[in-house]
Amino acid sequence: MTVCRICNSPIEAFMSFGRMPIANGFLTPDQIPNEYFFELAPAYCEACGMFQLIEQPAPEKMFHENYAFYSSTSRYMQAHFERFADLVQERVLKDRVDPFVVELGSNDGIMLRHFKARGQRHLGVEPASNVADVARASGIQTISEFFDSKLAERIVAQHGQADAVLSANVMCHIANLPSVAEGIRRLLKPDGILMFEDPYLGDMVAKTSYDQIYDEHVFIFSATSVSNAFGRHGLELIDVLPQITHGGSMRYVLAPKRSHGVSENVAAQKAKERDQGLDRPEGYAKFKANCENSRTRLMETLNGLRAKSARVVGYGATSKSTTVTNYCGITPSHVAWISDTTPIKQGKLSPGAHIPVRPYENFVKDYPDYALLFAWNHAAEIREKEKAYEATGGRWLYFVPQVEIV
Ligand code: DWN
Repeated sequence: MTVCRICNSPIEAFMSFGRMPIANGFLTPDQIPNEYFFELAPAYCEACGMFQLIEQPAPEKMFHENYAFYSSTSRYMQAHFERFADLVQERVLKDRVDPFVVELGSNDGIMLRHFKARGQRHLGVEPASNVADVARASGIQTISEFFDSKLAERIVAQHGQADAVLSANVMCHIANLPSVAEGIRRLLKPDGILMFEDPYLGDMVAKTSYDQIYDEHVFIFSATSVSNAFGRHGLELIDVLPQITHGGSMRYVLAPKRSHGVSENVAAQKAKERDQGLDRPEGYAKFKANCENSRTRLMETLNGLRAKSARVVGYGATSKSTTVTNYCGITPSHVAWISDTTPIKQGKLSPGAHIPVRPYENFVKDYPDYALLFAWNHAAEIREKEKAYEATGGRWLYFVPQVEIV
């Protein structure tokens, strides 16, 4: 029997995306025989509302010295994290003496750099040592370890308790969330604030953006599930702030129980989630049917383009694209190669589907007829940048929120 990672109630997968490799496991041809696969199957817990993966590969298989994702590759995301840091300053740190900020999964320092620039005490916790090195090189205090309650105790012993604990696109990656929540409770001052954001379940279900489901995203959160999961560790959800990033995210604000007032946004968001059917099996049966329809329509479109010998490439070798290519059965005969600006991915093959990843310069040098927009969550930034591609007749193939050529 499988049990919920949060409350231990029995859970069952409501669908399977099949055999899936490590989403950021870009590889060379000689590594193909040893490529690792697991079954990507999501479930939701009727007792506490947590949407989760039944199976997640060991963290060391996903987050290591060759971790392929650097946060600062997007200009829009850089601006987003500057605004996030400003909000923390305004809402939490402004009137405090010598405040201390901790960020979990601080990546290359995209957010902490703003606290450093203000001369504030800060600490990043980033297990992927390659991205942590980038942060350290620019003077951002960073330790390369996995966060848990033991590390929380060590941080408190060395630096004292934190005024703010932050994270972005990290919390939903941590299978042992109870230990992390317990660690945060110990790390936070009695009047401290925890603020984190992650892809939002309501958006994922509404847009059929099933590509948010991959090995690293062991949870897809909602206001209901966050409130229940952290409530078990004395942390209360006091506000929710919807974000447009990553195709629809939610920023959750939590604090030690009864230390702060609770915004009416919290009850309103939970009511919306019930209205959307996120608390019952029918909601997920519909999501499953929508995923299957999306896959059928995408493959019909790609097969049609292949039949007329159109030149199709992928745009953005995202982690999300690993779910799409492997679930749908996309091969290099459909998508010849994928353009990506991240050097560590270039020259490698995409996980599972083995589609070559090439530098962005190749895209500009020889525009394809169609670009499958794997990085659809950055569409605004990309479309702005690729006006010349569109002007020469290049077309985009979208699959979120529906399959269409634009
Ligand atoms: O949670 C996570 C999110 C925040 O980031 C992680 N688990 C891993 C990662 O997920 P992702 O790989 O799906 O994220 P992105 O931001 O959608 O990836 C964009 C990819 O596209 C990067 O490899 C960079 C590339 N890119 C590009 O080639 N040209 C991006 C932009 C904006 C561009 O113009």
